[in-house]
Amino acid sequence: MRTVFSEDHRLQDGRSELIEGQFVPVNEIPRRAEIVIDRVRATQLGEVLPAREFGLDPILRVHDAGLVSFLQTAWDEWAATGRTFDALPHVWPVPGLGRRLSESIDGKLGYYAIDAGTPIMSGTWRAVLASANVALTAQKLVATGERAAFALCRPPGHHAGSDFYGGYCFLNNAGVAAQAFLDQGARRVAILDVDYHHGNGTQQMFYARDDVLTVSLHADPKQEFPYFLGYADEMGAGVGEGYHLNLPLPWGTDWAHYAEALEVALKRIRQYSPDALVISLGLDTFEDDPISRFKLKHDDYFRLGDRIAWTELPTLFVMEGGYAVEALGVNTVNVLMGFEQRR
Ligand code: OKP
Ligand code: ZN
Repeated sequence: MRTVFSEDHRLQDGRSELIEGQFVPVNEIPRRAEIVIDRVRATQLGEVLPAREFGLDPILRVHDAGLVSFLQTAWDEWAATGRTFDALPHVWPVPGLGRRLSESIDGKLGYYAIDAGTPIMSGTWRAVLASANVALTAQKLVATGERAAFALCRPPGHHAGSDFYGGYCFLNNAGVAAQAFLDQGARRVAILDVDYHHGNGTQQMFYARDDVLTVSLHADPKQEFPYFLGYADEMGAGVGEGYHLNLPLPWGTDWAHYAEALEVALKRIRQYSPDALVISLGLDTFEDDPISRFKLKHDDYFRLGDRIAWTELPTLFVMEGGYAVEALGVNTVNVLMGFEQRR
C-alpha cells in the first residue's frame, strides 16, 4: 500500500511534558515518524507520497472554529508575553467553577487543553496542519479506489475532540478523514482505535451520531490515561446510541486476550457494514512501550493486520501513538504487511 508523509512533522519538537508530578522529556518525538518512514522504505511497503493541501474546510467539519483559531495563534500569543519556552497550561475549568474564555493566553490554554503533556511551540500549527493533510491525502487514495493507504501522521490525533486538545494530539486526523469519506459520498464510516490509550477525542466527536461507528480497544481508564472517559457502559447518545463501543482491557493484556476483544470489535464493524474503515493505529500496546502496560509482541502486529483485512473494507490506516521508538518502525509496518498478507 501507499504511504503519505510530510517532513513538516519535525516542527513539533517539544521539550517536556508533565507526567505523574514530574517534567520529563517528551515521549512524542520527531524520531518516531522518521523510524517509521525508514522502515516503510526499507521493506518496500509501497510508494511514499507527499501531503496535498486541503485548507481549513475539512477540519472545520468536525472541529470548533474557536479551537482551530486558538491553535493557529497560541504560540504568538504566548511568545508575546516574553516566554521563549514551550506553551503549557497550568489551570483548568472544572464543573461548578465557571468556564469563561479568558483573554489571557494562560486562560485560553487551560480552556482548550485537557492535560499539561501537549506542548505548543513556534512550529506546532504547521506540523498539526500537515498531519491533518497527510490523513486527508491518504483518505483520498482510499476514496478513489485503493483498497488501503497509510497516513503517517505526526502529531497524533485521537485525544483531540471537537473543541479540545491534549494527549500529544491537536486535531483529530482520523476524525477529519472519516468526515471526509462521508462528505465525498460514503453513507457510513467506522473508526477502529487500537491505540493503547482510549481515544477520548474520537469518542466525543462522534458520540451523538450514527453515521460514524466508533470502536475502541484500550487500557481500562480506571487504571490509565485519560481516566475520565472510555468505560464499557458508554455506548453513544441520541441517534448515536448503540454506535459507540468501548472495550477496556486490564494492564498486562497479551495477544490472547487482546485478540478476543478484537474479534468483538471486528464483528460489530462488519455488522455495521460501513463504506470505509479508518484505523487509529497506535503501537503503544507493545510489550516494551515505556508509558504503557500491554504485552503485544512484534509478530502479534502481523496478526492484527491480518484480522483487520478480514473485514474486506476499504481501509485507511492513521498513525497514532507508540513510544518504544526503536521498535516502532517494525511494529507499524508489521500491521500493514499483515493486512496485505505479506510477511
Ligand atoms: C497519546 B497516544 C501516563 C501519562 C500519559 C499522556 C499520554 C498520551 C498518549 N501515565 N500522558 O498514544 O494515545
Ligand atoms: Zn496511546
